[in-house]
Amino acid sequence: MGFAYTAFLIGTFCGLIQVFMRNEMIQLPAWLDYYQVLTVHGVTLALVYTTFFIYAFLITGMSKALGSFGPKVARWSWIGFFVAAAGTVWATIEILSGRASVLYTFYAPLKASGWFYVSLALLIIGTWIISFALIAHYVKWRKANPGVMSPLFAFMTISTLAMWIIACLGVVAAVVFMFIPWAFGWVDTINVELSRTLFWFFGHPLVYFWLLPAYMAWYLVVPKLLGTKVFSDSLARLSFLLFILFSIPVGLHHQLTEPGVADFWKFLQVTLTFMVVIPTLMTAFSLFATFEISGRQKGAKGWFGWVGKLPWNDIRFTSLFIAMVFFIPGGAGGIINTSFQLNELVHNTLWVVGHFHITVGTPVAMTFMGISFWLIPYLTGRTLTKTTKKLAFIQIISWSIGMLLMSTAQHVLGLLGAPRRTQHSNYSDHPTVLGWFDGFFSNTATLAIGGIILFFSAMLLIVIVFRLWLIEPRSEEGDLYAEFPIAESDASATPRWLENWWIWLGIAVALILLAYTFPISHMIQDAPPGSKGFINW
Ligand code: HAS
Repeated sequence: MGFAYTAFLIGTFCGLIQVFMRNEMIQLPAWLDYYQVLTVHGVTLALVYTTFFIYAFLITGMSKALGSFGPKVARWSWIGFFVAAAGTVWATIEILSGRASVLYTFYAPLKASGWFYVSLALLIIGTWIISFALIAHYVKWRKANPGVMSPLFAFMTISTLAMWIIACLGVVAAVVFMFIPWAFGWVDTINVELSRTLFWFFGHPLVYFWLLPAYMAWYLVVPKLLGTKVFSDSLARLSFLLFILFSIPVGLHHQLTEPGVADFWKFLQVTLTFMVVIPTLMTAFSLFATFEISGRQKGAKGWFGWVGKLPWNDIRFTSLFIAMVFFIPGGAGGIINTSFQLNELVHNTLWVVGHFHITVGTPVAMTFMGISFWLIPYLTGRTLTKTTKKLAFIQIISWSIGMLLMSTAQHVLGLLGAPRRTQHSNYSDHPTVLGWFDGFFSNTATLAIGGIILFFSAMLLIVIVFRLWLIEPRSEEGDLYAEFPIAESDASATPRWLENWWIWLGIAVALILLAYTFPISHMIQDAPPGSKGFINW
């Protein structure tokens, strides 16, 4: 958790520099360039903050759901942590020393130092070690409890880890067999298209690797805070299984403008992407049902009377609720992105940057913030005092306002044509470009105000984390803010085949083979000329 929030501190500071640069309010010193800052921003927030936070949450939850770890699981979890941490520190050094300004997607033919790719590999290996330790803990529990459905938290953890391990195969193949030999000069060229395809094999499930732990909190923590049970155990399990199936064979929707992939394969993967709508809407349905049931139990009347019965003054709930609301436009934007023709309009524009700030940057990040408000006290044995609770409300509200301003500006600017992945430019004051910034939202000032509010909110969060970790008073017996809230989930009617991993992993592998075998074999057999590396910073 400490590692995650250190990355958050560095990453959000780089975010502030980004908006100032887009606004032409600052000029960087000669030793620091825009792409370096953007790479640190993307890597620390999208990869490091999320990954370390997620493992902190999963590790704690698994020991709560299945019982304390044995010495082997504990030891391997620590080893995994140190390997991942070493990889992260090393990658950060490579980026800060100017040898890896390749952004978090590290697209070839941009070429970083070979050690950058090695350090990324260490980060992935570290996460695998922790994942296998957690899977071992689960297997042991199942052996000790034959024929019993595992607790929902454990089931969701294993689904998330299964998806993560399969997804990483793509990026591991790209890094080990393509980037490392190329970056160290053992081969002269790289097959750019294949490297990107392997990256997106990993890159899209990566976004669900961020999202699913947030879903775990929505499914399990929210009903507990509302004083009710999980709406449907089978629905929750099925929705996680559908994510394993439909999050991987869909990476080509990030490459719809990529030449050299036959339309049919893009069409197939876009169709599979749309299938993700099903578990998403199942989740929304289940949550609304939970809200309504708990409201009615508390005496709510009429269609929307339950809204007033929700525990709005409980920051653990309100933060998660706002996060969910942000996911409505965030997810809808995803549907636009993946619509073949509409993608032509938004691809590589600031729209996509707006999209990921209201998916990973708010629904996911804000859920993680909401979890921190009780998970840190749970781990440190401290409590969330009234003062810190007030600060937490200010933090969540300011994050929402800042994100609303910044991401709306990014969406609008993107629709008008402002590009992403490039340093800000007025293109010699071309009238079209100047026109982008005329609107209320499409205005660099709006972007900057949004960014500044976000930075203020991020610093407030650091203060809260610090207080919860070291300053707040010790919690007392029965303190609600220092417990790990997991709702009861009735698995008595849940079909046993939902926990037969061979079925689900088998279908997942079949779908992956269907979606990827032909495009990848074409990219290898009819490989375009490889590219040498470019270091243009
Ligand atoms: Fe995305 C680009 C498509 C969801 C993150 N996405 C990105 C990038 C990131 C990202 C980081 O098809 C940039 C990558 C880069 O650097 O190039 N995205 C989708 C689709 C979904 C989606 C179809 N994205 C996410 C999530 C992310 C995330 C979640 C992070 C956590 N995305 C794309 C595409 C691109 C893309 C293209 C490439 C664009 C390009 O050209 O470069 C789906 O998962 C969306 C499902 C959503 C819905 C819609 C409605 C949602 C409803 C609300 C559900 C509410 C719930 C909560 C569950 C079906 C109705 C309850 C709510 C209450 C209020 C109680």
